Amino acid sequence: MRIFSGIQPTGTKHLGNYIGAIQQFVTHQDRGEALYCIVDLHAITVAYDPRELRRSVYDLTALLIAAGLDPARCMLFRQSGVPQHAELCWLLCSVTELGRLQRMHQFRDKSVAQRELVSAGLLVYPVLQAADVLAYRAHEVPVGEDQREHLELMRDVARRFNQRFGDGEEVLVVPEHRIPEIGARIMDLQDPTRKMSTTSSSVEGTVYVLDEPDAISKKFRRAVTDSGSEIVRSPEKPGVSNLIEILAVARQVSPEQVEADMASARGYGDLKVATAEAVSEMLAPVRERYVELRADEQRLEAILREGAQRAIEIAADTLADVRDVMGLGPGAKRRERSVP
Ligand code: AQP
Repeated sequence: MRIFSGIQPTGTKHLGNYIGAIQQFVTHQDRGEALYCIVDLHAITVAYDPRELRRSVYDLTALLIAAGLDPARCMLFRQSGVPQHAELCWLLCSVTELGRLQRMHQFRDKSVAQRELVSAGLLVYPVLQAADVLAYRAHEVPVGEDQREHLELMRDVARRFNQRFGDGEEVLVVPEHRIPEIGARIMDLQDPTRKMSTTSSSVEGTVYVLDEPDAISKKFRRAVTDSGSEIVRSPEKPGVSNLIEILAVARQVSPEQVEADMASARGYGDLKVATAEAVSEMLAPVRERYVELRADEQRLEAILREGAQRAIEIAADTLADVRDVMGLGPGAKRRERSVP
């Protein structure tokens, strides 16, 4: 079993990233061969500062290790450190439908938000994402709910590639997504009808993994809740439902258990206080370890480099097969195979 996921080095990671993705990365590193990639090539599809990007890669590397990723038990690397991602992206463009890319929600939302330039990279982003996963013939991809559409495209690209070039063989593995049952879509505390997001949420509505307990407490205290006073999940209560899910994850219990525990609460205020305390407790050790890890950039670089070297070995093998079946290069691998 091979597991792959990518995460962007943009901004400071928030509670949605932590619960929807990072916690799953940590759990899955012992379920198989796990590869986690800091996707700096994705980050350049919108306006960015090159110096800031380099720093953000180290910030995120330290954060992921602080959260529990162990470079001895997984491969942690920079996307731009493995040239096969960009090469496979180009090759997969030949089996990707343009209209589908233009209809992707993320492209539509993000292209509207760009002030200066809507780059072609933003349109091709999901193909690069497909290449990230397919280069390793990964079986599973742990992600949050917002990535469902991209995962579907990736699966279709793999299928179409196999049909077009596979000659009956599964050259590329069609991966499955792994979306957590609870916390797959953490909502903005100020507008619980929208997901907590790096680019479109307000600071007040977003809890950052590195927030101090005081800031966490303030943000939950001011969280927008709903009419009524009953602490139960329901579509009419997006704010309360969000807090229940967050508290369930932070306490490592079910949402039903949280509802039962909160049955005698005096109101939403108690739920907010309990959630803030549990989240602070969950994030405090990550914040402490982060400070220590972030100070040693050389060690972080060595971890990323070693991860990339190991990743290249796997990706190079896939690319050799892909080039071969696509008729690119002298076709050495195929000749080897056909020799009796
Ligand atoms: N609100 C969320 N709830 C649960 N999971 C979430 N993810 C993102 N938001 C939520 C998951 O986090 C992983 C990393 O996403 P990314 O690499 O796209 O990082 P990001 O750009 O920082 O994430 P955002 O906040 O999703 O950014 P924008 O503002 O660009 O939309 C993914 O697995 C994602 O599902």
